[in-house]
Amino acid sequence: MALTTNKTVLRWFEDMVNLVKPDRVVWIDGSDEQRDALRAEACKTGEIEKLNQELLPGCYLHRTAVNDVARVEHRTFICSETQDEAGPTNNWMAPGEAYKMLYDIARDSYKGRTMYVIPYSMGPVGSPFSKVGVELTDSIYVVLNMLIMTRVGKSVMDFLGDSDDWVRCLHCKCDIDEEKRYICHFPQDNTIISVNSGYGGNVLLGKKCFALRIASYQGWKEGWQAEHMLILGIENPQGEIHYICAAFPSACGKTNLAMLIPPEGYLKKGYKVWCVGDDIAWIRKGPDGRLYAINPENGFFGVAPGTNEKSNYNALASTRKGTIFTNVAHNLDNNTVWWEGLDNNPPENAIDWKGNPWNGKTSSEKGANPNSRFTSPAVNCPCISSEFENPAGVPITAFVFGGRRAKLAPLVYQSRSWNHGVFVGAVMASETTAAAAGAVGVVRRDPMAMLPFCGYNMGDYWQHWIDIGAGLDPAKAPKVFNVNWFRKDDEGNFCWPGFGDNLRVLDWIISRCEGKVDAQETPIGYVPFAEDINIEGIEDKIDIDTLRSILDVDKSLWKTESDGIAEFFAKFGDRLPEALKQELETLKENLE
Ligand code: GTP
Ligand code: SPV
Ligand code: MN
Repeated sequence: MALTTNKTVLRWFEDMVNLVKPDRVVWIDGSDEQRDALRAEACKTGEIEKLNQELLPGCYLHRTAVNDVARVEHRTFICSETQDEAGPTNNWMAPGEAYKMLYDIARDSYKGRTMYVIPYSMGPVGSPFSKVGVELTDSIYVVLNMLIMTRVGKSVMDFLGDSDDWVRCLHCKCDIDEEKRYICHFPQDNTIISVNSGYGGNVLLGKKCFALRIASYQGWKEGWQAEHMLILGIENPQGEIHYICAAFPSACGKTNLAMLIPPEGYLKKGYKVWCVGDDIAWIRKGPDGRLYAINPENGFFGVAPGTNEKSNYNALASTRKGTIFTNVAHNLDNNTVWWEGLDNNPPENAIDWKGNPWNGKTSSEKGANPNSRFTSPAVNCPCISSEFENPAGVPITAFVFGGRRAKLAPLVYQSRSWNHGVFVGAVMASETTAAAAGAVGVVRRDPMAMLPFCGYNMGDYWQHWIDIGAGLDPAKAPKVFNVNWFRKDDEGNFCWPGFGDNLRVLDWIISRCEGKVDAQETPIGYVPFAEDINIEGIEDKIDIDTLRSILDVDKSLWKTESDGIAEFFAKFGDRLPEALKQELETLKENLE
């Protein structure tokens, strides 16, 4: 039964039913009973497998098609009226042409299948930050994931009422044909259509498609921001909590930073870290003039490989119940899961992510796909913030940008001003990862970690950042930093220990925000004095000279970098904000 009387929802729903022609329609109400029935049905068809319920209660395993394991950026489109509105960093298709192509692919594709109608909220239901979406899908896997990642059910439709402010999301698995796979966004119509995929970021349409691509456009029009950022709170021994939002590209450490365990010395002093979000932040100015952030999601869709007891205890703990594992190895001895970097004891009697028999002790193949993932309820996280459900969000002390750069970018530096901070975000670059299909390890520009996620012209997006700053009292505006956990030595080893030890850098960042620590002025901004980064207790992992070396600003490398920035900026023509042009000039002068 339809969960709403909203005419705009019902009209669109009927149009889509007539297009895709399902045998059956099921509205998802968010109840445990319905979820359990869907789990049972998906187990029967083999779409998911029930794992050991004693060790992993409520946990299931799913394998996607081998050609469908990551986001497909080359098949992702922003279908705005004009190409200029999508800008030089997005693929663009004219809306009319895109609708025709997509409807041709989607037509009759639900024949013999069930349509699931998922009314969901991004953000706590009823929060002034929150927005509603309705996803139609022919995949129970998508339904079960959406039940973890978003707030689903009738309360969402009640919150929406008669409003037309909701995002239309159509997902059709079709035949998982790579050649006909398209992820298309129509920002001007609040519409997303995804066909021929079954992989997370391509089909959980509340996540990257809505909460970033469509929402970034909405934020531009409505005066707020949707960012690819984790949100964490750092509680000091006095009980004060500072919230930091950090933007790193896909598979560059957001989930890890968001729920890090403080190093021994910090724990002893009474420091605590609270996770508000691990991937997306929606940001608005609050009544007191500060910026506030909510996490629009309700779960974590985290990278499995590398997650272990030591690297990310809290993420691993989050996966111990109610979790869906995708494309990891299946340990047949005890019906659990395994992935590279979980422990040093790979199972011998297992099935790999492709569905083939696999012996982890002897095989040279990987057991889990490098972009294998877990979908876990946020409430499972041992350090979930008490503010997680706060409809007003949390006040932001600092923005942190960062990426994977083996060379060049220092461990941390601070911008000189808001506009310089926007420049620092705009010129971010990072090595590509397995989160998207294509080559791994290639350095590319990824402004604010939003390259694949900005739903409009990146030049306008930068101007929006500048305008947001202009509307803030500088005393209340978050300070802006850049970090790089991934500097490598000449042998290719990471110089910085990373993970929990990253708190040492966040500690410096907060001290800077409080005006408690000095810094050295360099051509790129303020860099710490090595003595001011606390490396007590990790002298065996990094000495002060190595630390100094990764705080270094190499002028000749930065000159080459500034040429690359100029080349990148040139793509935006007159959409490039004047303020960023000036910042580039300043950088060049500083390097002379
Ligand atoms: P998405 O979910 O794709 O947006 O990724 P993410 O940004 O949340 O990345 P995540 O925290 O899942 O980390 C991705 C990979 O980076 C994992 O293999 C981690 O082990 C590794 N990683 C995370 N933090 C660090 C760090 O501080 N140092 C090093 N060397 N590796 C790290
Ligand atoms: C990312 O790639 O940044 C992710 C995973 O967080 S996905 O949902 O696939 O986009
Ligand atoms: Mn992400």
